[in-house]
Amino acid sequence: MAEFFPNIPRIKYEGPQSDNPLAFKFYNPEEEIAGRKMKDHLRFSMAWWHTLCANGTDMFGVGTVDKSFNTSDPMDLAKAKVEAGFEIMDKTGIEFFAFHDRDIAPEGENLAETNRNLDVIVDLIEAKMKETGKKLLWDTANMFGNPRYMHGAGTSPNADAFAYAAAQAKKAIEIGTRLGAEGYTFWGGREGYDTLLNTNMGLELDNMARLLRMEIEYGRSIGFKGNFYVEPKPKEPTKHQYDFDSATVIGFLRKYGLDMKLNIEANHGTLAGHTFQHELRVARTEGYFGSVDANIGDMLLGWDTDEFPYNVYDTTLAMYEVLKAGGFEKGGLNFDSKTRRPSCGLDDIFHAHIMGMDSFALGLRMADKLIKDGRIDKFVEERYSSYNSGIGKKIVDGTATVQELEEYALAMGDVKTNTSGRQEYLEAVMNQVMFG
Ligand code: XUL
Ligand code: CO
Repeated sequence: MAEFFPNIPRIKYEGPQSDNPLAFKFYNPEEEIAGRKMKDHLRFSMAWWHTLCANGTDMFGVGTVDKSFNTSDPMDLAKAKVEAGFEIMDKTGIEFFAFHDRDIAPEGENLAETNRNLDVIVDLIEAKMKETGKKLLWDTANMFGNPRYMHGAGTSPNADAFAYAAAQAKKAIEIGTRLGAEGYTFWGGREGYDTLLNTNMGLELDNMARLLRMEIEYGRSIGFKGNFYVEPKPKEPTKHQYDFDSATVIGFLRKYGLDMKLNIEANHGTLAGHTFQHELRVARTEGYFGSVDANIGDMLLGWDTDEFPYNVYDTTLAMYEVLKAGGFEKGGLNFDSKTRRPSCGLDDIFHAHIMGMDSFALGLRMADKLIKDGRIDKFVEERYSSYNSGIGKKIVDGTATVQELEEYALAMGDVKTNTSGRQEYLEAVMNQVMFG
């Protein structure tokens, strides 16, 4: 069996003082934090598409990294990627992976041939999973790349495209079922519009829900045990995606009664004008927290740059939400992240994952410290303490009426009890906990 990265050893934890670039400084997989091993808190996943497929091609230029893995035949390349992918997971200690159907096998002349190509590669992946114990965090169908989906998939005005998408997702769910996937993700790549002048929004939304319902029912009927996720994103490639952000998707899932959770991507949150933490907070508050696509955008660029996460404030606040949600069950941290175009070495794949894993390990350590420190949680609790007794308790118990509140307000004169929100103090606490 070919080794594709002979210069890369198994990456080990060496601690914050290490100057070995191929070692973890903060991610110590077996170390217990908040009652769980770090690796079980973080459940890192390798994204097949960025790690094994993306070669640096952008709108202005061709690829900069050679990911041909010594072959030009499309099926041989697909097989080589299985070997390379499992080598990367083995060397980094990443225990999960995620893929689109089209990442793992090329399309054939027709759907039947495409599905046969998939079966050949899924056989290989299944054998590798048995041999190594690596697990599928989720799979998905790429229903946005091929021109047949130029108007959308579930939201296409063309029923033939809807039917093709349904068949494609069916096959991807069968693959997920066979591989024991912990999840299946729907990211609506072109489920949106570029102009309302040609769009029947009501029918498109109904149809999107119809597709999701059919696929979920089918998945459950064949024994799929994982979570079904929607991954919100506000735009790109379409001007407007229906799955705009967590709040919009939750409203949609409730309207149509769909039993799904969210797969929240950091960069999609910031594209929607929110913080990563906000998106997670909405999901956990509403009971839809599921999984995470870990990455970061660029403050100065208005698109989905999918950078490996380096910002420890972000990862800390994200892991704070994850811990408060009770941790991942079937979800995890999937690196939907890619190296920058000039990071043109294959070894950069490892530097990128080491950095991303260390950033989230730091986030976990810091979030645990923030919770143990307790000052922030205590402050929030006290801030709302007026609801624990008196008129506040009546409001939350649902026994107060507007007449009673009017009487209360008249007697009170004015609100004299407001206290400081202390944002700057709380930010100082966070800095002290992180760096003190
Ligand atoms: C695109 C994106 C996708 C989904 C899976 O922005 O995030 O790769 O994660 O389709
Ligand atoms: Co994503």
